[in-house]
Amino acid sequence: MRQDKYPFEAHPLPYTYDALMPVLDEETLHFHHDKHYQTYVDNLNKVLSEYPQLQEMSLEELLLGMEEVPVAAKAAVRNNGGGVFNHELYFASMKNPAGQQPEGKLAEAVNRDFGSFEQWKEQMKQAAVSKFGSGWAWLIADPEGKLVIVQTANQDIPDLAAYTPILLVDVWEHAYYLRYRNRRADYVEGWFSLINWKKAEKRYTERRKQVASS
Ligand code: MN3
Repeated sequence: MRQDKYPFEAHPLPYTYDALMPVLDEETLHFHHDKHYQTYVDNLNKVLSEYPQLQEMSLEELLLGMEEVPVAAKAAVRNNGGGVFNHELYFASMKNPAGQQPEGKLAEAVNRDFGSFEQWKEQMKQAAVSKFGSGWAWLIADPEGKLVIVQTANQDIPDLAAYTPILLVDVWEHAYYLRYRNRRADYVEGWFSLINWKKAEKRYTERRKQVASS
């Protein structure tokens, strides 16, 4: 997780803009990364510029410490901080070619908690396709390592104090509309083929180790 502080800088994409073809095209990634994500970074910096007491906090500290954020800044920090957090995880959790299935401890957990990889995929797709309006579908792990699928609205995040984000898919129209128009299900189907399972497992097992040692 990033430890940098205000002023935050946008992370470059961890691949070239054409790397996720044919699922995600260059134009979509340019708009999504260079415009949408960059705007969340800029707007987060803008609100933090007025609150020196918040400028020493990392992004995660800000999102976990919302009670320290003054009322007038709460909505802006929540929306833009969430936008930064969600997009960084989203871009970082894709790879092409990925094309593999979960391995190791995460594969065991998927089978245990959903019955099979195919059943997990079906439920994840359902969560992503049925999210009303703009938001995200997530695979998260509770403190015991149990996997759960949840939806969040807008740029909201799950409770990071309790849950570890493993994967997420952006179902705002800007994530897919240029290439898929209104066919969100086709975009989500393509997204499955881009999941970087190796990184997902790393997120899962690192959290398990932290819990075991605390
Ligand atoms: Mn987005």
